Amino acid sequence: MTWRIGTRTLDLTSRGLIMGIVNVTPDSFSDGGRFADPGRAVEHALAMVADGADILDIGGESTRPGAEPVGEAEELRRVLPVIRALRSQSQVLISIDTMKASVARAALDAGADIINDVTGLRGDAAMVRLAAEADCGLVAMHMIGDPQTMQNEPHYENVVAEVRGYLEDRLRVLTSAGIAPERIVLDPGLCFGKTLEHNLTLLRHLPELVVDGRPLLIGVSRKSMIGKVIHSTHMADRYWPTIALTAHAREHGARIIRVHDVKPNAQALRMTEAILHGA
Ligand code: HH2
Repeated sequence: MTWRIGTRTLDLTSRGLIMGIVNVTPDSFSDGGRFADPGRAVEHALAMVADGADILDIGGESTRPGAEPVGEAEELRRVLPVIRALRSQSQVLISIDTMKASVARAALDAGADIINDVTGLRGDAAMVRLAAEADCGLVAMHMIGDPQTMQNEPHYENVVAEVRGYLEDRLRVLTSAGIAPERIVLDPGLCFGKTLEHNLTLLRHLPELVVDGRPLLIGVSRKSMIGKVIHSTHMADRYWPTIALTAHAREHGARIIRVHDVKPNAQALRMTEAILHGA
């Protein structure tokens, strides 16, 4: 199982990746405002690399339920200085978490390697064209509606079949646009237009979400579904369950885990992989 990102081809068969979250935003659900200053975001991101992050996912627009959309100029103002500074100081893979093709293009020009689009490259008509022209890695995620509306009574007849069908469809659309399948990673989009039961069902059926051998990315770090399961409203209480979810996701086939707390999750990933494949 490989992922091609520009000139690099990563073999994810027995070694998965940790994607560290860098939210350069005032309003992200778990760390909004903490890294809105570019200097602090860069410092935090480099600490994540030291802790074992393989990818840094830079986001300038929160996608939490009901988040206010951010304009292109503001999003660029937030993310570009961080990407430029990181590129000049580190070889680490950088992904841009955006729904806008213009932001993705500027981020690639500034040195980003991967586009992570929570709309599955459906949100902006120019995104598929950009992805076909560039040689970057791609993450296509499942979401119902948009962040404004996604949690308004999401409904599925069969959540696993429908999310899988969507991922199959996105892979088909992207490859028909001339994008090599080896560049594409798929993500079921936990907590994006899903109830707690939908999320738990998807987590229970992860192997069924692997489409054509493409790597699966899971992002569940500190998300609200954890608070619901453990009956706690404290963000700090979501730390340990996130680590359990990392081990579970890797054991059940996920290869890229998107997290806020890199060190413990990287260690959980390595421990799980030692059991699966040997130390
Ligand atoms: N989750 C969030 C943002 N981007 N991208 C992918 N591929 N998968 C995810 O699950 C995912 C994502 C939401 O988390 P976070 O970035 O911490 O919060 P916010 O959107 O409020 O900035």
